[in-house]
Amino acid sequence: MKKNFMLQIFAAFILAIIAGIIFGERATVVQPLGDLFLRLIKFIIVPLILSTIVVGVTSAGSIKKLGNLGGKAIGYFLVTSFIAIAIGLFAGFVFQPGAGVELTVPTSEVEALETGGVIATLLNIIPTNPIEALTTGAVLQIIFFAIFLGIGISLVGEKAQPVQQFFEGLSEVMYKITGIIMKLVPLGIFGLLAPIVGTYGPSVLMPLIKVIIAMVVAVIVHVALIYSAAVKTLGKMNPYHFFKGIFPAASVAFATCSSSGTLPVTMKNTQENLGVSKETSSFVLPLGATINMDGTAIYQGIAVMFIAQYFGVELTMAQILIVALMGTLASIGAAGVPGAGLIMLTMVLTAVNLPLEGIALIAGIDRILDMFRTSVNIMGDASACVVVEGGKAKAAVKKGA
Ligand code: DAS
Repeated sequence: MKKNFMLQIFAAFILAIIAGIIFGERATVVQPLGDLFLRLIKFIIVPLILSTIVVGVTSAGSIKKLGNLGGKAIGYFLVTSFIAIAIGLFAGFVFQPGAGVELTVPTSEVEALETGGVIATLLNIIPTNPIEALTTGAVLQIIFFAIFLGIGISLVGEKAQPVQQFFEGLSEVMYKITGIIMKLVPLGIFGLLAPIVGTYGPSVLMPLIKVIIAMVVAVIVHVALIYSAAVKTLGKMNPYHFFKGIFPAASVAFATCSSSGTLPVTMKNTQENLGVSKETSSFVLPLGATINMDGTAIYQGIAVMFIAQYFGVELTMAQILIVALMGTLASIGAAGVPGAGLIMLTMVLTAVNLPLEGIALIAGIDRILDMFRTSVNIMGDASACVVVEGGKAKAAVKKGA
């Protein structure tokens, strides 16, 4: 990746922080730049996912190979998510963010999240109308549709050749458009971050600074330990190379707080900077952007400990285990959009009878916490690609793929 692109991104971060501090709320004047960038990367998501998964499936060669790829990825997702929530719970225990907090619970009502249960969630993956799934951007349903479209093309063979060529052409076009939009990453980061820095002054952040510190430390531990170990031992890749290669996507995720919105950049980075094949990245990344959220899992652990401490509730070991399980499910069920983790928190709190009013306490800094959650989420997805390819990615990079 070009050095000056990295420098441009760093400059965007620095300038956004300076502008936010100097101009405060007036920094929101650059918000349209951020919104423009966000809309540009969102408009390519659906055609990019659809075309790249169809091409990925048809070029996988066999359904068995695809199943093997999916099985490895989902296994990695579950293990890292469970480790993530354990790290979040431990950070909540060590930092005690909820002890001695001088905040009164806002009176805003918080309804428990009505999840239709695991069975309903799994059934909902099957689109009753694939066109509606495309128009509404239901990512998991689009993935399901694209996988079966690819399998159907492979099974039909010769007669479906024109359909396969259409999707191959569409995926190349979408990659090209993504490359053009990526040039706007520094501008988008500046337009998204400056208003946030200007809005979140010390008066909002200070009372809950221990929550933010616990989140940042837990994120650093998870990324530095788990992803480094995974890409090095299973992916045979130098962790420095991994983090450098995924940095632009992690920056976009930090600024946009949307894994799905960052997907086009994550795909470009994993293919061009990390040498991951299109077959793997086009299948694992859209799946990961919707069901693999280690940053969200960390957040669930910290948020539950914060709320229990604030209300003086001593969690039993059984309750901690329930939180670990529910937090992993919450990270699977959360959508790749801003604030999804906060919404899923109601499910976890309800499972251990903690007051939902606690959510209103940390909702005020959720955007800040979501930046860290989303960055970790996409780094976890990218690490899954490297791990699943088990060293092939490194070889591709060596060859200068
Ligand atoms: N913002 C979500 C994402 O896009 C994560 C979260 O809210 O927890 O991954």
